[in-house]
Amino acid sequence: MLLFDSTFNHHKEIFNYSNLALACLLALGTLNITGCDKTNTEATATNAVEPMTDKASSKDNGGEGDLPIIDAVLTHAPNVPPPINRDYPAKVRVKMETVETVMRLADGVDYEFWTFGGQVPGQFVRIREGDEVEFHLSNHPDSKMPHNIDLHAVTGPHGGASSSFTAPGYTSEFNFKALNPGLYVYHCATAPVGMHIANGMYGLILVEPKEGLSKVDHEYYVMQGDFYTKGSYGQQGLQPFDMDKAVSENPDYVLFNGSVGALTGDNALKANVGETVRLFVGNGGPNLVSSFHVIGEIFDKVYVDGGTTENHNVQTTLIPSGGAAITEFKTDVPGEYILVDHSIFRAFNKGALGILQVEGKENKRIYSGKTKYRVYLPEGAATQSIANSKPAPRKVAANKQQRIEMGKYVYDNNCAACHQPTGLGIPKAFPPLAKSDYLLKDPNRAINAVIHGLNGKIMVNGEVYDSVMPAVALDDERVANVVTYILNTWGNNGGEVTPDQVKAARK
Ligand code: HEC
Ligand SMILES: [Cu+2]
Repeated sequence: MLLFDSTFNHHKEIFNYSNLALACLLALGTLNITGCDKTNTEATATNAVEPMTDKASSKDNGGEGDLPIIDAVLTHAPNVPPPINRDYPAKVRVKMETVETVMRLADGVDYEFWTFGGQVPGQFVRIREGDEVEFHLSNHPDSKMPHNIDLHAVTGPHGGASSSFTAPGYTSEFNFKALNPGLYVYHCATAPVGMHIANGMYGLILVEPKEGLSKVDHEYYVMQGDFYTKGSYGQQGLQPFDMDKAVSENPDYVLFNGSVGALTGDNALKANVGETVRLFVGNGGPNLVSSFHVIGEIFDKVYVDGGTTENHNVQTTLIPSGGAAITEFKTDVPGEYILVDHSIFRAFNKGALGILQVEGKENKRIYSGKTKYRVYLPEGAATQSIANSKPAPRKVAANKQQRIEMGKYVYDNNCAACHQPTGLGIPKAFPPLAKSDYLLKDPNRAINAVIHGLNGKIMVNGEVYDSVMPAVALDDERVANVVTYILNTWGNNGGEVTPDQVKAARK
């Protein structure tokens, strides 16, 4: 075949240009992509493309040459560029680079991401309604694929995709005027389009309305995407893209900001009680629609679909693939607020989970925490006979054996739903307590998990868990009992924990 002709003496070029030609062939069926017409493909194949000079720019393109020129500040998620303080339009120069790079998808799992700016999602762009954007798209010379960019903020054919089609080692420039305010997705639209998006090629561009947005204390950038790997969720090693799973829309990972844990542990979003938070939330897809929800918060305001319509007092907002929403709320009480896709298996089994950590003073009238906890035995209930056949739970254990018995009661009612009555947990979701090396190494870990909750990465019997266990509201006696119970059950090592130990651990 001509493309693999011996005129090439450089292997990488063969790889690049044959991929370019392939992408062009695939793209030609649907889009008339510049750089993919017959002449250009041939020119590329014979390696005769003129390198673009830096001044091949936008001087003579419409006569409005007197706008001040500003270089856009681009940020990586979860950061957002500062608000725009201008009250006049500008010519904003945006320089973005496409980079193909292997990065962490989950602990022990790597993936070859294709990115705008080296991370997933791509860099956040912030401009003002009426601005004229001079967009520079450079494709890193080490890339194997050509890339382009379709910005949903563009009015014009293909949203810029055809004008920005760029082979490895080239830069394209094009201009557009931001006619409509809103929060818009951008993405690569090079064939096979779904594969470029599935590999992470998407981000957000905010076109601030002329009058600006209201002032808030924190702005964050969160973007969901679905990922398709040959191995199932958590399978270790470098995982290749799985086209069949992508076509059947059956992702292994659904993620915020490109990796499991991108918004948990040390990476959690932060705010203080009484502050206002604005989340710019996008969904790159390629396939799934997000039911975006923050557990324990109500969105005071949502700019529906990233547009101008304001909705108020919203629990869950739908974000379509290739869409966005702006959500705003004020924090009232401290704690962990969990960002999820409320298609909830995605959150707890596929990674779509982030945390907003709110610090500050409690307000028990807004939220009390558990105030009472007692046995519920309605007249004639099926459990009554069982309860009656056993001694009623004593208030305080007199010895270790009683502690174990009473601990079982606490366990069945507070822990078994997640860790299972067998103590074996559920693979990849809830770690085992039976013969858990993590727990047996130090029983204080169990005390702390129960009274403070547990999140972030832990290793239990060789398996990594990076999830969230909420604190369980139990008094010292019950915590001592339940921990003693798990230490003495399922073949664990034994031992006893006393209420005094629990009391000490609370401090
Ligand atoms: C809502 C589900 C849930 C409930 C209820 C729950 N846990 Fe957990 N637990 C988890 C998760 C998830 C983890 C792992 C956290 C991580 O990876 O950061 C965990 C971790 C642990 C660990 C450390 C890991 C290990 O296997 O040794 C212990 C010990 C533990 N839980 C004990 C308990 C006890 C005791 C209770 C009841 C008082 C309880 N949990 C209730 C979900 C839960
Ligand atoms: Cu691409």
